[in-house]
Amino acid sequence: MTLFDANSAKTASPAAKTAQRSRFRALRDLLETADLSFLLEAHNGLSAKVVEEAGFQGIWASGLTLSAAMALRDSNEASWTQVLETLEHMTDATSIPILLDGDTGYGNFNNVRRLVRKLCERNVAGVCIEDKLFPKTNSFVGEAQPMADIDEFCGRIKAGKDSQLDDDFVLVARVEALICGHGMKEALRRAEAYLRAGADAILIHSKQSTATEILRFAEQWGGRAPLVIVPTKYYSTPTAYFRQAKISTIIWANHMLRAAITAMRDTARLIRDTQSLVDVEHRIASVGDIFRLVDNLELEEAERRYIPRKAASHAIVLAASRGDLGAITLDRPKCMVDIRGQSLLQRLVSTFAASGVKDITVVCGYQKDAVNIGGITMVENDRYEETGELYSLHCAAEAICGPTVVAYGDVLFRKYILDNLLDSSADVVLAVDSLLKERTAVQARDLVVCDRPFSADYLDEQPTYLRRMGSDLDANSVHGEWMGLASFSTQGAEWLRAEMTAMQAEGLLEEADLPTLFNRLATKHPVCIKYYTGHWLDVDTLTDLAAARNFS
Ligand code: SPV
Ligand code: MG
Repeated sequence: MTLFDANSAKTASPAAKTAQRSRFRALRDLLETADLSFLLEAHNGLSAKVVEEAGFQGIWASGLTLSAAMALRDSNEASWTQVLETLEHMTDATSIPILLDGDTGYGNFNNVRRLVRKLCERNVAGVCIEDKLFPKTNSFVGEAQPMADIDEFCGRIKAGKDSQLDDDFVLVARVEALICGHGMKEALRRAEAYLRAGADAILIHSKQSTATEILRFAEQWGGRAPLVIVPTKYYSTPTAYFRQAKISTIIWANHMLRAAITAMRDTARLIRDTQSLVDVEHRIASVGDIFRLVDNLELEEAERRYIPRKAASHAIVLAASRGDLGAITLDRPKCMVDIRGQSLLQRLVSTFAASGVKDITVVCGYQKDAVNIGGITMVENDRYEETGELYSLHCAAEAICGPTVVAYGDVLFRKYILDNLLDSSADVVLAVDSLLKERTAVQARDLVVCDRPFSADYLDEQPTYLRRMGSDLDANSVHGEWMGLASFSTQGAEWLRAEMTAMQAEGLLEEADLPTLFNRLATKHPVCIKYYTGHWLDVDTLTDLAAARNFS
C-alpha cells in the first residue's frame, strides 16, 4: 500500500500524467498529492463527459444522483448491477478516474468483495463505502441513523482490499459518526480503525452548515491518511480553508444533477408557456453539440475505414424520341406520358433515387420543354428525328464516367432489378427478361442470345454472357429480351466510351442503336447478363401503355 505523504509534490500536471497512468493510479495520485484535489459528481455517461471536458481530474459517481437520475431514492433502490451498468457508460465516455459512491457496499464483506472485483474489471478506479447498514439511507435524511459495528465494517474494508485486481485501486472508508450524532471522538476512533483495516483514504462527512466540525476533525486527524470531504451543506466555506486544513480531496457531490434539473424545469416551462421553441433555442445546447459530445465524427471516420464503398452510380436516361402513341404524344415525349398520376420518367427517376442513384442525366429531344421534372440534368439531342439511340447516348458522353447506369426512358422495372445490377461486380451487366412473351417474337426490340439459358436452379450461380442482341434473331435460339437497363462499372464505362469513339470514327454514331453497341462490346469484353422473369415493362404501344397503368 502506498503511504500518504502530505509533503510530496506533484511532478507533472495530473491531466498530462493521466494519459500514461492507469485510472487507478490517477485516482491514487489525486488523493495522495499534497495539493487540494476536486471530484465533481456525474450520474451517467454524458454528465461524466461534461465533467471531464470542464477540466476535472476525477469524477464522483454519487449514489444519490445515480439513483435520482433513475427517479429512484438513495436507499439502494437501484440494484448494484444497474449502478455498474451506468458506470460502464461513464468509464467508456471518459478517460479520467471515477470514484464510486458504493454506499454501504451493497451488503456484507462478501458483497464488497464481488463489487470491488467488478469495479476493477470495469476500470472504475476506486470505491467509497460508508459505515452504515444495507439498505442505506442518505446522510441528509432523518437523524441518528444506525451505524455498522466497527469490526464488521473493518471486515468489509479488508475484504474489499483483498479483492482488488489492481494494486492502485482505491478504497475510501467513509465515517458517518458525525452525521449519526456520535461525536468527534467516535469519528476519530472509527477513522483510525478503518485506516488500520487497509483503507486508502478517509471520507469524513458532516451535515452542519458550517465547516467547524470538519476542520476540527482534520486538525486532530493530523494527515495520517488522505482526508476527503463533501461540503454539500457547508458550501459557503471558502475553499482556501480546506486547503489550509490539508484536506486531500473535495467532492462536489450532486451539482451536475441539480443543475440539470433546474435547466430542464426552466426549459420545460418556457416551451409550455410560449408554445414555441424560439425563446429556448439559444439557451440550450445545440443538436450539433450533442453530436460532438458523443463523437459522431469518430463514427464517420470508422465508417470510411470499415464500410466498403462503391462509387455512387449515376444514370443516363435516353428519352429523346416521340414514340408511337398517337395523340397522347402530340404535346409531350413518350417519357412524359402519365402512368397513374405520374409520368413514366418521374417513376423511373423515383426508382433510381430509391436505389441511391441521384445523379440522373436525361437526354431529351422531342417536346423537350414538356420534360419538367426536378432533380435531373437535361442534355439535348436536337437531331432526335434523324439520329438513333447511340447518338442520344453520345449526347450524354460527359456523364459516362465512373459507375453508370443506362436506361431507356420508356421502361419501368421493379427496384430490386436495379439494386441487383448495382450490386453486381461485373463491368457491364444487362437486365434480361427470360420470359419470352407472346409478343416478343414480333414486337420485341432487343432480343438476346446468351451463352446459356436462364436457369431456375437455386444453386446455379454461374455467370451468363451476351452473345448477340437484335430484333432479327431466330426466335428459337433467343434466351430473352433486354429490358433497356444496363449497368457499367468504372471500367465498363471506359469500354463504353472507347467503343462509342470507335463507332464515331467508323461513321456509325448517328444511326447505330444500342444492340449494335452491345454486340461490338461483347466481342471485346465480357458483357454479363442477369436474368429476370418479368417485373418490368416498356411502353411502345397503346397496349403497353394500358399495361403500364396497371403496373405497381
Ligand atoms: C452521494 O453523493 O450520494 C453522497 C454524498 O453519498 S451525500 O449525499 O452527501 O451523502
Ligand atoms: Mg451516497
